[in-house]
Amino acid sequence: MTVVSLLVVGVVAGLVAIAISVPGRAAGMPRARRALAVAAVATIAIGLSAAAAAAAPAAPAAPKGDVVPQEHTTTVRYGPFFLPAADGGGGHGGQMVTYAAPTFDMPCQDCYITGIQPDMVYADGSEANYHTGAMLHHLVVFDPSKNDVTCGRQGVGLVTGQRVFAAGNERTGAHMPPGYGYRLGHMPLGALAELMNMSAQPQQVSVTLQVSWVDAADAQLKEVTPVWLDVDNCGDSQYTVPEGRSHTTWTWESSIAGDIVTVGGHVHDHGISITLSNATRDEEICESVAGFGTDPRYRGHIESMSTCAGDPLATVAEGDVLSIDSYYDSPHRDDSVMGIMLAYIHQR
Ligand SMILES: [Cu+2]
Repeated sequence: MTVVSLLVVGVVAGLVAIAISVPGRAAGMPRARRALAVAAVATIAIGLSAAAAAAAPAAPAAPKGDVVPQEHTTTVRYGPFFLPAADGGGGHGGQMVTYAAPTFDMPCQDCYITGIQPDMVYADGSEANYHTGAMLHHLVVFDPSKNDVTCGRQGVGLVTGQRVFAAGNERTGAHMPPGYGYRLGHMPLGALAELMNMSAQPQQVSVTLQVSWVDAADAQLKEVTPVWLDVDNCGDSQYTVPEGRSHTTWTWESSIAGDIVTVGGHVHDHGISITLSNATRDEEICESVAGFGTDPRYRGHIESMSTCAGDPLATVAEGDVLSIDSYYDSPHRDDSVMGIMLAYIHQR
């Protein structure tokens, strides 16, 4: 299974759908099929019924300054998505399904996103996870109206534009320190989800994003730019680790300067950790550590990645070399692991 093929299929459907879509509404899109590397067949979702839940007021956010902007929480629900019964041919013995939502109901418009928490649930709101034979393999949220910082419009950047947020089954959220937010205007975001059914029964699940946000009319927050750092950047994000302990480094010469405020990582099963450093300054910025074995819903698979936040965590200058170091200890060679860190940087 490759994310790039997922993205390529997604953009084809997405461009068509965007062309015919009404802003703010899920659009119908053509059906397409493709062979997956894992020998499953992916079906692009048609007519996503992305129904956003109503905004609910939450606790105030910013402790800085005199004005405390009100923070709202909106849960955006993508789906429901139909997952065909597992045929045993896919990875994890499951059936992978890829859904593209080129436009979906926005959590807010003309606002700042201050936090995102992903999940996957059934119609009754209960969690869909390994314990129910379902896996949120990947979710990528992107803003096609902006250029990706590390890929521009190359590779996956051609498809996605700016990669804003991503999650694996471990469902790690992104949360900005008080006073910072990702600026959303009126342009729709896109999303791609790879979902897997390991059950012999078909299932229906929805992906949810619990989004906290501040209205731009209420406050001006410090804007963050998502910076995607990836061992296989601009590709399909997959690389190979050998059997046993391994360490893979990837570097990027920063094209921007500013304050790094939030960082999180993504690795797969048998991943140990992934670390962001400023190699130019020989400074470690964030170690994101994989968690296993405490939550029975995950059945021993990766269940968390630690994250880092600070005001700021670190600063970066243009031309500094940022480095990510991905550590695995795999019982076998694995051709489809990932090592990704997403850093949110307030540019200046
Ligand atoms: Cu992954």
